Amino acid sequence: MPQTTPDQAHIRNLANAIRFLALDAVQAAKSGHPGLPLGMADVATVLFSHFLKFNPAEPHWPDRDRFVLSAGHGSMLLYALLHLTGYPQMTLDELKHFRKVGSRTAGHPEYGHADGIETTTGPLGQGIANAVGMAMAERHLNARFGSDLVDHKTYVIASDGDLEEGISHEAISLAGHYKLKNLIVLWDDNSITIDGATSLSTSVNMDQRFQSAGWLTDNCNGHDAADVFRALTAAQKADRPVMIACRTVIGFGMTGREGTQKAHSDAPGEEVVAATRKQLGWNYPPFVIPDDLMNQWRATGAQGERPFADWNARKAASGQAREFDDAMGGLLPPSLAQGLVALKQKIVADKTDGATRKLSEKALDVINAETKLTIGGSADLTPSNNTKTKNIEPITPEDFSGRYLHYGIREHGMAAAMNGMALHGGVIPYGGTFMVFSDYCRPSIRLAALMGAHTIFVMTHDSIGVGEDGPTHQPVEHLAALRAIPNLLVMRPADGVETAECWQIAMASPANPTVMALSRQDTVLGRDSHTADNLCARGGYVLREAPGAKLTLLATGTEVGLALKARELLKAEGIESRVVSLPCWALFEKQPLEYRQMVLGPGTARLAIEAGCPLGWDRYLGEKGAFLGMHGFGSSGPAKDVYAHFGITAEHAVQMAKDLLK
Ligand SMILES: Cc1ncc(C[n+]2csc(CCOP(=O)(O)OP(=O)(O)O)c2C)c(N)n1
Ligand SMILES: [Mg+2]
Repeated sequence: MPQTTPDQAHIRNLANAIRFLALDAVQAAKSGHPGLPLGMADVATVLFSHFLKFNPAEPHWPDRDRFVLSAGHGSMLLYALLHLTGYPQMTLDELKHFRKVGSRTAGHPEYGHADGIETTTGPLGQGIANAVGMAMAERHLNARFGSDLVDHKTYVIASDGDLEEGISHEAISLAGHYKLKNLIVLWDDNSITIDGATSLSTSVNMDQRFQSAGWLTDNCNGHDAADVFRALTAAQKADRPVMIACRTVIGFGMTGREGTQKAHSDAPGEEVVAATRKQLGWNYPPFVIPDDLMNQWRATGAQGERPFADWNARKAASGQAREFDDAMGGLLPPSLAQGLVALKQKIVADKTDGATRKLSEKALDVINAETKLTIGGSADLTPSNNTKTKNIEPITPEDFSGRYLHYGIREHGMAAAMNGMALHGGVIPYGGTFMVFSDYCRPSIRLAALMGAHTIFVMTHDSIGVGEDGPTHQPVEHLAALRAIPNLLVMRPADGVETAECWQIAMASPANPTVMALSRQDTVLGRDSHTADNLCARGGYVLREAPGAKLTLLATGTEVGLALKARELLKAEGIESRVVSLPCWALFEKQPLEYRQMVLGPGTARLAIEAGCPLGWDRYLGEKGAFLGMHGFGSSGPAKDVYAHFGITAEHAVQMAKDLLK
C-alpha cells in the first residue's frame, strides 16, 4: 500500500472514472442516486488505493478490511469501485444493467448479489450499526486467534441521513463504549438531504456528539486527496473509533446541480450528463474507461495480493489454521447436536417443566459449552432473557476474549450489530430482549431475513403471560407480524424438549435468522417420551394422536399445555381430541401437502389456541374451525388472572370445542 501522500490530479482522474460510471449507469437506468457517488468519489479513491486491505480475487479473505456503504442509495459508488478494482463478478455489463431485474446491481447494495457487498444497505442507519458488529466480531476473533490471523478494520461511508437516524445513536455509543479502534466512519458531510439543506432539520454538533460517545473525530476536505490521506493516516493508529467528517459537494461536477438536493437522486438527463463531461474534462463515451486509467485501478486491486499471500503464510505457520477455518466456516461439532439430544432425554426423564426462557438457558448451557462460535448478549435484560450462561464471560472494552455482550438498552443497535457479526463470520450471535420490543429490532430483523444472516433473536416474555407489567409489555400482534417476514424462522417452543429442538434448528440454519419466542411463565412438559428425532424440524407435528377423533386442538408455546389440559377435560366428557404443536409455521409450510394435511387432521374440527392475535390462523382452521386468543391489547395483572380475563383457559377451550362439534 503506498504510504506517500497521493497526487491530487492522479486521484481526481481515478475518481472521475467512478463518477462517470455512476452517472452513465444512473442515466441508463433512468433512476438512481448520482449525488453521493460523485461527492464521495475522491474520498473513496484515496481509501481504496491507499488504505483498504482487500483482494478482489479473494473476496472472502477473512482478514480483509470490511467496507460498508451505509448510505446504500449511493450504490453506484460501490459497484463502480468493485468493477474498477477487478472483482470478477462486477462486470461492465452488470453496471449497464444497474437497477434491472436479475442484475447484481440492485438499486441498493444487496448482500449476496455480488462479492464485495458486505451487507445490504439502503434503510439509513443500518449499515453503520452493522459495521459496529463487524468491528466487534473482528476484535473478538483477534482476541481468540491473534493479530497474525485477525487484524483488520471496518470502514463506513455514512451520510447525513445515516447519522440522523436514531439507530446511529445506539451504534455510535456502543462502539465508543467498547473502544472499537478498528472502526473508521467517513461521514459524507455535504449538508444536503432530500428536502434541502441539513439546516432545515438538524443543528447537531457532530464532533461533540461523537466525542462525547468516546470517539476521536477529525475532518478533511473530501475533495483534497492529501487532506483525506492525512486524516485516514492519523486514524490508523487510533485507540478508539474514529469519525472523519469529509466535507464534500454533493454531485461534485454535475453541472447546475452540484451542491444542491437536485443532485441526490434521479437521472440527470442527457444535457446535464454532457455538460458534466465537459466540466470535469472527461472526453470518453458512456461506460468507457481509458486503458491507462483502468490499468491503474486494476493495479490498485492487485495491491491486495501480497498481503493476502503473507497472511496465508502466517496462517499456515500458526498451528491454528484448521480451527480458524472451521470457525470462519461456522462449523459446529457433532457434540452440539448430541448434547442437545441428551438434554432432551434428561428433560423427559426428570419431567422438567418451567418457563421456556429458563429452559432456553439450559439449551444454551450445552451450546455454549460445545462451540466457541456463539456470542450471547441482551439489551439490558440479561436476568430476564436468560441469555448469559455461566460458562461464558462478558466482553469488556479491555478484553474481547469473552463471549457475552452487554448491549445496554439499545435493541435496534443490538439487532443490527448482531447482523454485522453474523455477516463478518467466525461467530454466531444471539441476543435478547422482551418480545414486545421486537418492534424496536424489526428493521434489522427484516434485513437479517432479506440477507439470510445467521442471527438469532431471543425474544422472551412472549405473550400476555408477561402479567403485571401490562399491555405496554404484552406482545399481542408480534407473532403475526414476525411470521409475516419471509425467510425468518419464528419459533415458539412449548416445553423444554421443543426449546432444545428449536435451538438446534436455529444453530444449524446458517441461511436463516431465527426468532426464539420464549415464555416468562411456566410451561408443562408436553413430550411424554424421548425421541432423538427433532420433531420441531418439520415446523408442526402431532403431539397427541386420537384415532377417530373429530377434533384437533392446534397451539403453540405456552398454549400447548393449555390444549393438553383441554384434551383431558374433553376426554372426561367422552370427547376425543388430537393435539398438534406448531412451533414454527415457516418450517411447517415447507412440508409436503400430505404431511401438513395429516398433521392438521383432515375432516376434524379445529380449535387453534394462541395468546396472540388471530391474524394468519385462518389458514389452518379448515372448514370448521375457531380461534381462541387475543382480539385486542392485554391488561395488567397476574398472568393467570390475565389469561382468565381474556378467556384463554382450558375450560373456555372446552366450551368452544363443544360448540364447534355441535
Ligand atoms: C430509514 C430510511 N428513511 C428514509 C429513506 C429515504 N432516503 C433515502 S436517502 C435520504 C436522505 C438523503 O440525505 P443524505 O443521507 O444526506 O444523503 P445524500 O443526499 O447526501 O446522498 C432519505 C430520506 C431511507 N433510505 N431510509
Ligand atoms: Mg447529505
